[in-house]
Amino acid sequence: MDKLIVTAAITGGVTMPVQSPYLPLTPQQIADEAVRAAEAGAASVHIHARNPQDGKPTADPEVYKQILPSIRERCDAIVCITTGGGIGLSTEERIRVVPAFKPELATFNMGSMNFSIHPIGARYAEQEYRYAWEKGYIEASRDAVFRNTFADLEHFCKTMKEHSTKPECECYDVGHIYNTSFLVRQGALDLPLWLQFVTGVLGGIGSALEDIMYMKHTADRLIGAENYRWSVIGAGYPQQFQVATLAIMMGGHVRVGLEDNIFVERGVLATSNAQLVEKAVRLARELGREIATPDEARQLLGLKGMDRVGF
Ligand code: KMH
Ligand code: ZN
Repeated sequence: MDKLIVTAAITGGVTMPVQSPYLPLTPQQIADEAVRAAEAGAASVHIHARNPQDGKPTADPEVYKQILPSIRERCDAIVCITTGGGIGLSTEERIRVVPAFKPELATFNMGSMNFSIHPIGARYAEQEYRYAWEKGYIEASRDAVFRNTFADLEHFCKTMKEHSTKPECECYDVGHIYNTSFLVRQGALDLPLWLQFVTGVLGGIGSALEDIMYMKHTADRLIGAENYRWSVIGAGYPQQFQVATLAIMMGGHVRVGLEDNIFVERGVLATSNAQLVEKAVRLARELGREIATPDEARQLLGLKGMDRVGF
């Protein structure tokens, strides 16, 4: 098996400040958390930006400029920038990071879907929210469509190709693997692929063993096992570590981090992304899987290298 690529998803666009005081919000906090996660064993750090004043997800390149160089100066982790962004951002706003920063890796969301976090709203009383935008943002997701039409997909992968940014194909359900294989057949996506099976999002597939096996079998059938590497996300606790364990055993790779899960043990908030990475590394070592360094991960994924990014 390959050495294990651990991705740390540092802050995301759907974890809310009300959920955890440990969620990094400012550019400094996001960069510091990414560096610490890399030190703990993450070969790749997945980055979203948030408004420095109130932590609301933003696609503003000026905010990314305060985050990305600060990570690059302090560690050699692969920086994977989101093109999913946050609820309510337009596709044009979301893709802007690619020409602006030419990252080695960027997320590429493989289809339109409902992507809702509205059940979170029922867990908190009005006075618990830290910022005025949080409650409305959570509620807006109930009626939001995460837009990734075929025209969008073509535009996103063309833009990534122009800047030699490798797409990390986020597949939230089996149909997204069909969309991925369609784009391969159209010549829009180049092999080998880097697939991220995203499980446990409300609107997508679940995180059961059968769900992971079905995603993997479908990818093998449509794309060919020799033509892709895969990683898995299990949203929530304990799914984050359950699906990580499956991927460790099956030869896949794993993503952990506060974007997808805020707990390190049942009912115990993770105090950092590094703590979640440490747990994934511990699981891998217990199961006899070695951890990839950033350069080993670059090799496995065929990335262009840190010397060719635009930040
Ligand atoms: N928020 C995750 C469930 C992206 O940033 O483009 C999926 C994600 C997608 O990370
Ligand atoms: Zn993300």
